[in-house]
Amino acid sequence: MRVQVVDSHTGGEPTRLVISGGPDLGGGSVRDRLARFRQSHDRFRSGVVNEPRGNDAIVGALLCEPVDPTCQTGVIFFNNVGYLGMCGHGTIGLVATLAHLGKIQPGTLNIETPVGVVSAESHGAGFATVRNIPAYRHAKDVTVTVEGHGPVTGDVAWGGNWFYLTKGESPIELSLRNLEELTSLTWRIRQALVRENVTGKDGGEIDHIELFSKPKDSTAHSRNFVLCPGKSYDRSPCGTGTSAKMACLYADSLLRPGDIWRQESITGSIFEGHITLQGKQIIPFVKGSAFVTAQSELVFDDRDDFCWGIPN
Ligand code: PYC
Repeated sequence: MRVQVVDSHTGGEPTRLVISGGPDLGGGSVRDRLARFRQSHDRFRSGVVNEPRGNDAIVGALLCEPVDPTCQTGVIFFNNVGYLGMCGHGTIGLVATLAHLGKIQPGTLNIETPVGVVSAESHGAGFATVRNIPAYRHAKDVTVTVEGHGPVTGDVAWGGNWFYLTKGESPIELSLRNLEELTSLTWRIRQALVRENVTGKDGGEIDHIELFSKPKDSTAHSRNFVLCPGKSYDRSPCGTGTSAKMACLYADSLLRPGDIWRQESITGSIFEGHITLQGKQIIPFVKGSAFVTAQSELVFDDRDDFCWGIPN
């Protein structure tokens, strides 16, 4: 089996877009097709993003035909352990890749995702602004007891995935030399949320944890460390995480519609965000840039014991 992919990175965070050779997921909405992907083709997910072809940081993206008539394409995002509702850095990577392939011109693209329709405005030169699905804060000031650390307080918010956004300054400096400690602390926060039954709406699992500190870049408002579901960290400031952050800031009257929020990542890359209101709904916009890094063909040979990846 041969699968055509284009790799890109958005603020350091990689995306591998499958442009042909993916599984036939049948008809129905992108949400229905995600259910079929998960149920019947999960080994394809693992084979594309896990070692030996990939690594823990890569987010995969499978292009699909949209059913929503307002959309030009559909996409399902996945990672080393499962599937994402939405992915901001991945959407910016998708736009840069489609532009690289000559499939889109600067302008706006509507995209069907499993959690709703998003749009992306391509500005050229790899820059794009994503208009995300509505974000909101689900719970404020939730305190959990973290093993080996003590109490931690944060907000639970939705930005296309579920986030726990810790309050105040990170107890560990947000620096690349502290990755092991940052990963350990955020992983233990995630375990504490599970132990204490803290979830998103309808029991949604909180699988992204954010720590914050003052930024290093004087033009940014905040720096973050984002733990992703499969224990890797987001090299970018995280588009869905920045959406969740802006929803919390708005709820605390710290961000008004139209105000610019510049979120710096642990690697120093920056997303520029703002929100608008649609009735009572908070609509997040996140701008960043992506670069294509490779265009290749993945080969899957069933005789290979590691054909479908080394599972996490
Ligand atoms: O940019 O939304 C994002 C994202 C989610 C997980 C990794 N990146």
